[in-house]
Amino acid sequence: MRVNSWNGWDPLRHVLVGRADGTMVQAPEPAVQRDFPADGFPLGTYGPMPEEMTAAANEQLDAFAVQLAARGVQVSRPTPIDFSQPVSTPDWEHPTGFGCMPPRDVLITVGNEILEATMCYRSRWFEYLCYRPVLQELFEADPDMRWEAAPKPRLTDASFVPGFWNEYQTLSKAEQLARVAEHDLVLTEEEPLFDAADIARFGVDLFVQLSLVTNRKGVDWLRRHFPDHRVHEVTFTNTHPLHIDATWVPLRPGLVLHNGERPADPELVKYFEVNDWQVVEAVQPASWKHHPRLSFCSPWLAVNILNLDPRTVCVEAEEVRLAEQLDGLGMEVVPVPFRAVGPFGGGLHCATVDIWREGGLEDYFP
Ligand code: ABU
Repeated sequence: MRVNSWNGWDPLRHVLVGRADGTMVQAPEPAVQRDFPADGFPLGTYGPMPEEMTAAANEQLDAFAVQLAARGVQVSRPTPIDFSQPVSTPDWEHPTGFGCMPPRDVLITVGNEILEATMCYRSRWFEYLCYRPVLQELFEADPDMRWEAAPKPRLTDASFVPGFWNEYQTLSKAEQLARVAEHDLVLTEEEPLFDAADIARFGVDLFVQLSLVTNRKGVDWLRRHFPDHRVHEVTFTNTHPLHIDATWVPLRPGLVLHNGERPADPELVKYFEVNDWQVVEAVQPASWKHHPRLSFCSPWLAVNILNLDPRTVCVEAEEVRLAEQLDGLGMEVVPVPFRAVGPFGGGLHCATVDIWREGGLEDYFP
């Protein structure tokens, strides 16, 4: 076993796949407010995800793990903790945890380093514990592994804009987009905050999205932490920016898939194009009723895909149009049934963390 991964496309040798066990609909907290009235969880209520949904998600996660193993990819799994327990620090107490799907939000591998992100949901404060058994195992197996954790945030009220959600939902789409463009969202700049899934890895270049869970200080922390990389702060035209991996998706050197519903900053597109990258707009997802129950993800989970190597990509089985598009771009598509996992917070990319991909650090934007 070893830890090594510099980008999202080199041949995959070892991956972590999340679990849905014990996932909770979170109690409202400053960073996020779940509101699922049709499913018995109107704003203010919380509790375990329905058992049949958890079982269906686990069945697909387990089957995906088997499918990866059959292709020669080693698979590790997290160890869930009891997410129904209250979460507390000396500063605050929150009634629930969340889950350990999607792991991509918490962990990022850059070279031989695995970094635990700060996160900004109080309900996710202890989620890193689910991954510690795997990280300890890797630390013992690979003498070159760097095991890092970004500073645990305080997440006091000072880290959040008071009354943000009440105000934000009254704004028009244009007003919301203006707030996104200014990065005037729920997080303050009290302390560095970021989710690992807001980082897209392209060798020397790391693109970090400012979002509802990543602030400027978080990007600054990453820039100082990775001095040998070019760390780019990026934004997209999206009223609810949350994780870059359903928006700007690397496929292989020279080819990036873009969710055109969330237009990219022209400077970002230019950076890619002057370096001879092709930016391809993804086709529409298969269904706008993607996850009818308890889902906080958009149908654009369609493009939340996992490369097995630069020519082979796992795509959710119902996303037939996307599969055709990728086939036309010279990719072999591996269909993976994964619809039931969506309500737990992600698609095939979110549900995984690269531990080992072959290949080394390269500069794709010289
Ligand atoms: N964490 C994945 C977010 C997916 C979406 O953009 O809906």
